[in-house]
Parts: sequence; C-alpha cells; structure tokens
Amino acid sequence: MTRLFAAIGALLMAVAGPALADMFKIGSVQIRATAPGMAVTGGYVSITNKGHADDRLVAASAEFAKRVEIHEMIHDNGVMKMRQREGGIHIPAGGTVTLKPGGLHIMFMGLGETMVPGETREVTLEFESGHKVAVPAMVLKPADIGTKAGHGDGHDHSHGGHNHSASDSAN
Ligand SMILES: [Cu+2]
Repeated sequence: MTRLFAAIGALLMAVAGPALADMFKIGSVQIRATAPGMAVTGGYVSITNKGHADDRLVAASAEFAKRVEIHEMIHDNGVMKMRQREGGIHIPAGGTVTLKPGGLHIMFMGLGETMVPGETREVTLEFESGHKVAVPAMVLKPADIGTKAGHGDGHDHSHGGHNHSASDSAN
C-alpha cells in the first residue's frame, strides 16, 4: 500500500511539475479594477498551447469571486452583448489565444471584495485535458488593461513594488 501511494505521489509530481510548465505559456491575468460595491468584473489573459494536442479552456475559478465564467462578445442587432461561451475556448496546439477587452474574457461574479489597482490575486484556469493551472493575476485600472504584459509575448513582467494599497484591502 505504501509503495502504491509513493508511486502515485511520484506520478502526481511528474504531472504537476515540468510537464505542465511545458504544456502552456500563460501570461498574468489582468483583472479590471472595481469601485467599492461592484459585484462583477472582467479578466484578460494570453494563453499559448505548447503541447502537441489541441486543448480547450473550459472553466476558471478564483477565491475572490463566487462564480467565474468564460464569456464572449456577440453582436446582437448592432449592440455588443456578452454571454457565456458554450464549450469554452479552443486553443489549438501551438496556438495562442488572447482574451482581451471587447472579446473573449473571464467574468468574475459575486466579488467578495473591491479590486484595487496594484493588488495581486490568483486565478485557476481549467483545461479540457484536465490540467489546472494557477496563474498570478494583477488588478489594473481599465486604461492599463492590455498595455502591460498583455500581448502574449510570454515575458515575465513582474510588477513588484506596486502594492501601495495593502492598508485599504478590506477583507
Ligand atoms: Cu462577461
């Protein structure tokens, strides 16, 4: 029995370790800042599938939101509307999909706290292949969304030192 658990443990480590890092290249999630009391906001991220098989972003979750959905924008009689995207987002092998304002996005609903620019969070992305990836997220003013580290170039922009809001993150 012990041997079995050891074997499973080794297997899990193998799956969660370098193999996963090789599978995707994911930028930081950019979360749109909210005013106090707002219950909903959007998140944007660039995902590259480095694997040899197509995959699909099927779900996301975050501690700060009761419900997280994958949304798309549609034209409805000349009006842009958003709705939950059936079947998630297809990410072809070797391809990159960028979620950005006006297009595909992650919708965070039932926010338990205000999203203050400069703060960092974590968002977990779930793929059809079964991979779950926890991704760092940063809260940005709407004007800054897509301008920082949002173009899928994969560079690791770490914006440390921007957290001047520790005192007013009301929990
Ligand atoms: Cu939405």
